[in-house]
Amino acid sequence: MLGKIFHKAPASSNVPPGQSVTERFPVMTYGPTPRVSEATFELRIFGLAEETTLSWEALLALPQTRITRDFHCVTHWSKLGVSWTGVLTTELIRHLAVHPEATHVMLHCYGGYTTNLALEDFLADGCLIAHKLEGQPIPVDHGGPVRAVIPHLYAWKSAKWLSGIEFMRGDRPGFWERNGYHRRGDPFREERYS
Ligand SMILES: Nc1nc2c(c(=O)[nH]1)N[C@H]1C(S)=C(S)[C@@H](COP(=O)(O)O)O[C@H]1N2
Ligand SMILES: [Mo]
Repeated sequence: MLGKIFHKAPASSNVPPGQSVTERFPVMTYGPTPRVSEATFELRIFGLAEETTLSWEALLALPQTRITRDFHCVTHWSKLGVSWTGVLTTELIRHLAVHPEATHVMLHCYGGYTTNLALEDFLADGCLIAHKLEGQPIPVDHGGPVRAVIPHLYAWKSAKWLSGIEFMRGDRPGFWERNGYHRRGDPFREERYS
């Protein structure tokens, strides 16, 4: 592959309505924390796409980007300027054969958590399949070895311990979306609950 490319975008100081800034980085996990080693990690692509599986090595062989974005949890805390490194979703999709009828994705996680996204939200600016947090391997509590980062939506969309990306025709609610959270979750529109 070509050399690794790093971009660094400035953090915004724009705090969405109803959020308080925290200096800490709280851990928000529903249920037990899955333990996934890099050696056994697999990212399965399925649904309305040619089925394929990416290993840890395959993910790291793709061009790498570093982004710095604010992180907004629906429980009213925001952490500003978090830096993540990994593969942009817009880069990943160039290596996949996605059916033109796909409109949405479901992110699947080790442990069974799921969250849904419109394809345009999955491919929005700064969305990343991340394996580093502040330049270090992502700690297991924060979703290591690999998590999604969807910085323009509430953080429940940033699936930790990512294990699969399912391309879908039409939308389907994920775990929190079935349990009262909003389908989309734009923090600047306070799309918290449905
Ligand atoms: N697999 C999985 N991903 C998840 C969650 C979870 O419980 N399981 N919690 C979500 C929620 S509600 C938030 S706020 C963020 C929290 O990320 P953090 O624990 O790194 O702060 O992860 C999201 N991704
Ligand atoms: Mo959250």
